[in-house]
Amino acid sequence: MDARLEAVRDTVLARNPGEAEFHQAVVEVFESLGPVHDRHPEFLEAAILERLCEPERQIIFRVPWTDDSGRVQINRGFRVEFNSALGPYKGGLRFHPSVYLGIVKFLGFEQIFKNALTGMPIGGGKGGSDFDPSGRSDAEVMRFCQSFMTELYRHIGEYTDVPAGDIGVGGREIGYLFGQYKRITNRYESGVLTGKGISWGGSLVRPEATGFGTVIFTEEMLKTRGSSFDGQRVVVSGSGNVAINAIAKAQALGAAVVACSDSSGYVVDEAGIDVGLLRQVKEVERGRLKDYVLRRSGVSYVEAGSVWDVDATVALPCATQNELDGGAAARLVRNGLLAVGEGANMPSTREAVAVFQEAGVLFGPGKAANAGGVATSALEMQQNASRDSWSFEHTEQRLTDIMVGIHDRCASTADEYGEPGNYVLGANIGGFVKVADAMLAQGLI
Ligand code: NDP
Ligand code: 2IT
Repeated sequence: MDARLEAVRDTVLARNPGEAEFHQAVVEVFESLGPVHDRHPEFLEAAILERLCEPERQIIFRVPWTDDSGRVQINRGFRVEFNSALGPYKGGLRFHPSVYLGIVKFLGFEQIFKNALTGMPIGGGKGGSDFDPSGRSDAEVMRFCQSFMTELYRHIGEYTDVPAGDIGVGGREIGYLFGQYKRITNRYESGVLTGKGISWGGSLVRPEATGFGTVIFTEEMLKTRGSSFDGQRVVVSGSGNVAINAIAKAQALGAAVVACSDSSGYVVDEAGIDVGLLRQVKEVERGRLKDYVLRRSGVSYVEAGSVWDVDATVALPCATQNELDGGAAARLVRNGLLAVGEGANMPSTREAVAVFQEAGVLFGPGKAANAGGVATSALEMQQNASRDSWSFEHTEQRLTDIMVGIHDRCASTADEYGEPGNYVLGANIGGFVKVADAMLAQGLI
């Protein structure tokens, strides 16, 4: 890493002890930014990097609620409002027992660059809670969401901060959160949250957008090698919102998706995952992947194993951070991997990314490849602001144009900085320069 940036990195790491995921995200970005600072010494002089790594505001709050047996439960809520140079803070809420400040900050930090790459007027933020929704009734989830919003409402707003979903937060949770916001504020402020239901201010394509966008981005990478999804053997990790829609889109483009997973194990379905059945099990019944196997023949289930043991020509990690390590990457490469598109945020460890890049595998980092979700959230905000609703076809075309645009911006930035095909470099520099320019123009913020 560039020596000038090393000093800044060391300060940032020391200022934020015990936040391993945040450190990882910061170091990965810093490793790309040396050449930018050669061209733009004004960024160093104005301490843009130091400012970027310090969130504008961090909110941590108590979330008390009662479970179905009447017992009081306490969780911790977070919202990190990281950077508003390009627009209101924008980013999802994650409900998962692993959530702590270091996870929220890594996600918020990534979101700054991702949102800049979309070309939409959105800043970066992220939030969530260590609440575990698994096994909880709808009534418990509702009471939790109402309590969470009872604090969060004072910090958000359509021009301030616009949360959405992430792990453990989907249409059901956004509904409960929106209802409580409306009740407290007495405002039908549609643009305060995205991922809403279609009859109350949501956008068509938002549920599909992250998974679809990841596949569209990966298709663009494949095209640079004269290839496409058609005929590829694809493995997807996860079986939630992003994974299911990535599977659907990859298969629509002619690929066979032969495996997917949840945190308990993975399924191998050589005939290609039946997306209709998967949606029924996961989205309608809120069941486990194991239930998919019980209803389909010729399918195997591996308890507790790694889905990355299954050979693939295209890998789409769509579950969680650091789920694909260097050993898994090396095995995939040995067995003929061509491309990786990250649907999740930071699913590949730094070792895994190095293995992919050294082997010449096309590698689309999450902040570029999964930006379709937040981009379509920005389209939802646009529809809310104009009190309009667009057709599926129109919205999907906008998403496609945005993803192709992000791909091309990453590729041309990598070319410009002398590293053709390095999408990590392209995404980091492309996102950074946009935010840095805006911060410089806005004075000492
Ligand atoms: P969901 O909650 O819908 O699904 C998450 C999936 O990942 C589930 O299959 C879950 O399995 C699995 N998973 C979660 N945590 C772990 C873990 N620690 N170990 C193994 N598997 C795990 O979330 P999404 O699909 O929305 O999010 C998936 C990823 O995509 C996340 O990284 C998220 O940040 C990212 N993302 C999401 C966007 C969105 O619009 N929703 C936008 C951009 C990125 P189980 O059910 O067993 O926990
Ligand atoms: O990681 C992400 O980009 C998201 N979870 C989506 C954020 C959003 O505001 O739609």
